[in-house]
Amino acid sequence: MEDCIFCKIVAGEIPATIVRETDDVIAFEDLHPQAPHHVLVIPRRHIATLNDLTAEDAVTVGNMARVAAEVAAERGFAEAGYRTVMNCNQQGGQTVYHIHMHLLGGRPLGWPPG
Ligand code: D5M
Repeated sequence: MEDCIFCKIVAGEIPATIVRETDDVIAFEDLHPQAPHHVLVIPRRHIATLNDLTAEDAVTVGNMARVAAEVAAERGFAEAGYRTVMNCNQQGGQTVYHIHMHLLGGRPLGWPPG
């Protein structure tokens, strides 16, 4: 997708602080962190929203969750706890239309979200 910033990060066309890469997933630091640890995990393949997932994406979405948990463990906050969030469309607060899992940790997180 030529105008997608996350596709450009996947292609190495714009910089990002990449923290983990697998065959189908990459994880990088969020530009505007909302917690001491705020990492985004995305599929390499462009998928605009959660509404666009198909059965063939199931393994990749599972790998996104696994990578998030691995980063939390590596950084030492897995046991304390953390949150993963995937926003969908306007009312869900999605601003970048390439699906991404937010991994937030390192502080207590309130509920419900705003
Ligand atoms: O979250 C989109 C997230 O993407 C938001 O937390 C900022 C982040 N973002 C936007 N551009 C970049 C770049 N270039 N690098 C790293 N992080 C970025 P959403 O759930 O769509 O609101």
